[in-house]
Amino acid sequence: MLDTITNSQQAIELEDKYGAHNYHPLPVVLSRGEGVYVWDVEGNKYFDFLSAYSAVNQGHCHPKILKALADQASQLTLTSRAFHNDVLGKYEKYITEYFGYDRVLPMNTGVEGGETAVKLCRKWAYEVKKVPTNQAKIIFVEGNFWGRTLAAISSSTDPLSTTGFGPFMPGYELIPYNDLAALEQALQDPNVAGFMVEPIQGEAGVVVPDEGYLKKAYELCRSKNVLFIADEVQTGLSRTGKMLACDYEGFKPDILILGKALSGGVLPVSAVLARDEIMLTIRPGEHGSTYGGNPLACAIAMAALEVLKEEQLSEKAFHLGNIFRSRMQQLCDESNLVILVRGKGLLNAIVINDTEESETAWNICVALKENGLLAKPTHGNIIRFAPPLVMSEDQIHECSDIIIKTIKDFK
Ligand code: IF1
Repeated sequence: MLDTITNSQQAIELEDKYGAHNYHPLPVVLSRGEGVYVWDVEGNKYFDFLSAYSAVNQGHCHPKILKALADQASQLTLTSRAFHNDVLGKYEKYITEYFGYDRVLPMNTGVEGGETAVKLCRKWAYEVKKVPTNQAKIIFVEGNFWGRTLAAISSSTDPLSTTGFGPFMPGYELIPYNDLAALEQALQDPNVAGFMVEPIQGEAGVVVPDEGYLKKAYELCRSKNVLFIADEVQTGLSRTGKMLACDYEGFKPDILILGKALSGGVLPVSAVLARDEIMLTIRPGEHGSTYGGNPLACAIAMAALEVLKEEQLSEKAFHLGNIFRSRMQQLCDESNLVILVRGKGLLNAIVINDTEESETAWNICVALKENGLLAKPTHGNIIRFAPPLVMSEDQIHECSDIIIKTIKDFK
């Protein structure tokens, strides 16, 4: 057994020496979290403005979710789907009623949710829509991000995700985001089975489409018998100020993908929801996962979903988001370093007045860290701000003060 880590440098060196170099984290080593705060190994306290990419919407180590974890962990954690377990059915009833779908297919990571949605969509295309074998097409938008598997990066337009990993999966078509004419054009092809989209693009830099785009896209899909697949892995579960980002436009996606905050950051738990006509096209043996639907994950997910409603986190995110953006807008007006603020609820970003290749956003994040707030750049010139939703109004003001002071002092 190695000695306990007592300083950041030690931990960073271990990762550097023994880990794959597929990440470049900010130089902070965290060892504890509670609510909106995290602490590093030296005991410094920070506001977490990333929330593990929106997985920790309910706040770090939420007591109710931890209780569900502990209670279930002492009973039964994993059976595989070779046998039934006494939590899965309860969870399936709970989550389908919660979101108003007929059925759920439980998986683990977000990208597996995406893969499952793509497979379901293809199966539906062949069995229900009667697309000729192996001809089904799925439309994606430029700048999309849904994970790191080959199926996911096959739809990517980011060279960082794709270079050196070909060949890629066929059957995809890419169109510009927020472009209804391009969608209408692409939908002319009768072999199109689905349109998969993030309601707000996360990795692309919190890109919010025009009001009405999603609803109109949904209606266009419907008119062509094409499934609208919403990737709400990042935007879902109260993050944007509604339970789902699609709720802003009052429609229900044909296939809904959830992940991240579905466990409140405790375990990888993802889910795909759809109506019978779609979900029942996959039959026993055709898709699955060892851990998907395990009783521990199911118990945690029910608690995590309960917390969203009990603590009115959608309403909170909506309200605090308005305060935060108005504070950032003021910064925008006063500082020539920040040119734009955008987002919904507590999923926001500021755009820095510099090139995509610059290190300005990174350096600002290092300065923010020194001032007690952790955030992460996406691209060289965008900083994403996504705190846990369990903040108070005072705290969001305190955090806005830190960000404004850091950027005004930044050289
Ligand atoms: C990494 C960003 C966020 C996602 C959407 C599916 C997935 C994700 C909309 C897959 C994952 C992550 C993964 C993380 C970085 C990250 C990210 F920086 F790339 F842009 F969140 F904003 N759909 N997003 O955003 O979920 O399989 O990872 O559970 O390090 O790759 P996963």
